[in-house]
Amino acid sequence: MDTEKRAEEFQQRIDAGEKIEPKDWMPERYRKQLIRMMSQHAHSEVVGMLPEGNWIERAPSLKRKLVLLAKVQDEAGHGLYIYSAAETLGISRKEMVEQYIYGDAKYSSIFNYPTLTYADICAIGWLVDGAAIVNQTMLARSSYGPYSRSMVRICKEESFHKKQGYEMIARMANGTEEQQKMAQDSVNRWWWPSLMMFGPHDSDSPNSAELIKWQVKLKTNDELRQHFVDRTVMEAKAIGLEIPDPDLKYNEETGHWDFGELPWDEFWNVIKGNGIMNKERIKTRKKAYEDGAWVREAATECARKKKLGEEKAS
Ligand code: FAQ
Repeated sequence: MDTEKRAEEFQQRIDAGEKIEPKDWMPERYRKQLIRMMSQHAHSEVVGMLPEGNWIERAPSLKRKLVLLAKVQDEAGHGLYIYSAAETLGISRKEMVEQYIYGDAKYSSIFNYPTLTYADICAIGWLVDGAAIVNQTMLARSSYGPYSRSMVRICKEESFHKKQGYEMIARMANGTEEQQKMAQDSVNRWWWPSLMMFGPHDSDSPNSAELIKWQVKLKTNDELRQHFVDRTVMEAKAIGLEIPDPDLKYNEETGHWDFGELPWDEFWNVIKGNGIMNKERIKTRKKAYEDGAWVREAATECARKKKLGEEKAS
């Protein structure tokens, strides 16, 4: 069958809501787009451990330390599921990791901001995990089977993280005057970067149309961002925190919250590698990867010997 006919049938399967599985025929561009998006996603989960890990030793109580440790560990697991799902597309984890440590593969802009106070840990749980869930609930219905299935468990865990972050920020917002100030200050710093997680405006998003045609994305960047704003404004109001946007206003006609323009120069600057923490994050990941080389070598050798032993015994 020629490629054009195959592409037509592929599109028909997508339009019929069928899942695409690793051994199915797929256009080369579909494979490339998925590798790009899934590897970025996996890198983000792993880099995402750094800003939070920074607070494990300084969490204010044993309970909070336990909760944070579990959350950071969950993020490592998410990275592993997504790397494994991406490997079904014919790329190794080593290649993907090296593309971002030594190359220019991206990871989410949000993890290039510093965590200055413990309230930032609360705000990350509420806003960053909250934004991630909005995006990932959609991805759980995406057309590529392994990606969509990996999202089901990830969404459950992210949802737990978000509830726990909201509970913590609510406590701070209703705590002492100093705690209230810390909570508001962290919302002031994390609000706009959280909105940037959804990517550029649809009109500036070169990948969206193709990803939507293939139902990898089911909604556009702007649609998801609006959904996040609508639900988060109400949550902020419920605990007495201000959203730092003078243009935020409920629109009776559309039934949505209108909001101000994002600081797009900052967004493009961060994704080009010039954010506050970009260099530090890459340096830390590079060191961890290089320091861990002997562990990977030992594990590979161990697996090789085990296999040899099994072959001899059989
Ligand atoms: N940061 O054409 P589009 C988490 C790039 S997980 C950096 O609109 P697309 C869990 C984009 O790659 C968070 N780069 O791109 C957690 C493209 O560049 P390229 C991560 C960005 O793919 C919580 C260019 O701009 N989630 O938080 C960003 O259609 C707490 C043009 O953009 C995912 O990765 C950005 N924010 O849409 C962990 C979800 N936005 O590649 C720890 C999966 C755009 O052509 C603690 N990914 N760019 O060179 C997606 O849903 C999509 O890839 C988007 C971007 C929506 C991120």
